[in-house]
Amino acid sequence: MRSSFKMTLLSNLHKVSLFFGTTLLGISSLATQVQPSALPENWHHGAFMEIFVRSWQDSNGDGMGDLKGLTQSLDHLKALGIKGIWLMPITASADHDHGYATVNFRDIEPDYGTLADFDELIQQAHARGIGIIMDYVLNHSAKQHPYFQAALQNPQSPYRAWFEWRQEKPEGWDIWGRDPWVRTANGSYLATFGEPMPDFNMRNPEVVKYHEDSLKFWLDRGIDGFRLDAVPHLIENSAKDWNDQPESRQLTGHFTQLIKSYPNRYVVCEATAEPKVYVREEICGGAFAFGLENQISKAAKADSEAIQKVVQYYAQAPHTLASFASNHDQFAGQRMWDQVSGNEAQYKLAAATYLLLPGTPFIYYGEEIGMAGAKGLTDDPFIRGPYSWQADAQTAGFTTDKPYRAIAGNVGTHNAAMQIQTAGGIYAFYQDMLRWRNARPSLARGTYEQPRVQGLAMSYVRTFGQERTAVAINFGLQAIELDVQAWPGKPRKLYGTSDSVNSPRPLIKLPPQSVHIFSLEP
Ligand SMILES: [Ca+2]
Ligand SMILES: [Ca+2]
Repeated sequence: MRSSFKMTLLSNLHKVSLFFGTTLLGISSLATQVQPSALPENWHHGAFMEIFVRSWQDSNGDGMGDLKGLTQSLDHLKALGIKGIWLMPITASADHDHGYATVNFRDIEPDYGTLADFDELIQQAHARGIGIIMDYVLNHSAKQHPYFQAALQNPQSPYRAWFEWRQEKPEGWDIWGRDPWVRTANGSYLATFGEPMPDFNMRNPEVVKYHEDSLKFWLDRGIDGFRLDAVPHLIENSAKDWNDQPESRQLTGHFTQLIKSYPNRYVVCEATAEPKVYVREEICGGAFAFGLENQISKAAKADSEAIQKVVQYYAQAPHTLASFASNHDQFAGQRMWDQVSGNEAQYKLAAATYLLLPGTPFIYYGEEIGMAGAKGLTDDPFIRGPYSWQADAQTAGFTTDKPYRAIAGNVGTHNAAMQIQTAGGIYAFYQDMLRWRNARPSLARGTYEQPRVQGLAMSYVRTFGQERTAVAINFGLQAIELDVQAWPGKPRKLYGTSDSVNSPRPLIKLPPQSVHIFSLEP
């Protein structure tokens, strides 16, 4: 648990000075550089939205989303109840799409705007009580990065040691069915995520220092934290030992410590295979709950095994994990709309399932309006389409001209303008769930007690201080009389359409496919 703001800062500074005491990193002047946080201490327990800037809102008519467009839409996010934004990479990149092939770690992608636009975004978000974290890619750069180009063209370049070069191409490697070594006229380099993205040599202290300085560059500008990409891949030891090596965990912890030497900052890691390890305070402090996401829509479709897995998940997992129903990567699933084939009742059950559980929820942009995949596309582009602001079949209200990518197939019915006006719609449901999460600390960061399944309904109790909240979700098509005898208090309904029956014993009637929140009172 965090102590007071000031104590946290002091103890982190202490740890940092101990940690770096014998290195050349020279951040002893940190105390004078540290920017205070503009946000309340527990801001990162609120819901985040993951935003792909290229697909969010275009402000200048070039058909691509940008930072100014995002800044102009902050009131939309605030009205929904969002407390944090995860920006997919906004640093200058070579791929002109997702942004994970970085060419400049300390500048904004030109398609997205300028550093001045970034500063304005941070200021405007903070003015609305919203924190901003950004993707940071430690493991690799783009092939077009000037340091890699120097190393590629001249084996004598000092930057040769910044990447993983071998004169003789290593043999016998297989990463996800592919040989990660790329042969060139001047030797071979390692590229875990494909030929366009060469791995850095993360054993080189100069590379570590370079990333530290880049992270500090953004922290000094007021960023509230980072989503650290692909951290189990920082260091490879051999053809056999390339995934999640002890050195990668240690190095990730090193960067987390630097980030958290700034007050009230948040780190969430992408570690698909071992989230419960990477979530540890000494590694990341936050990590995406991979393994939960693929059970959420199954539970919503009343799969009893999935309901059991969902209700038990946080009984055995740290509450600092970050839950989500889908994200920008196809391997984590389709957009929720496509997962439930447009069934709005199931859609809402899926949303409630992860928005009321412990963990920090991350809503994928468009999920809150029921946005479908991009019409006619496949693979990752299908789930990364322009946001549906309005019913306009050409522009989706995303741009004044032609969107850079196909818009959602259901723009005519599920767009922000119409959803906001629709009583009982998906947007209103997300807004309700976040309203309760924001109003009740027990839902945002309380304990997790009495996880239970009765038929196709799940229920649990969450406590924070004197406040107790019970949640009951009936996924089934039949009403259920939920036995609530063991609940520690008398249920008072906050949300839902249940009926209480008190004889012969306390029961709550849950209609089919329904979500309920109760205050438990003495
Ligand atoms: Ca633009
Ligand atoms: Ca690596």
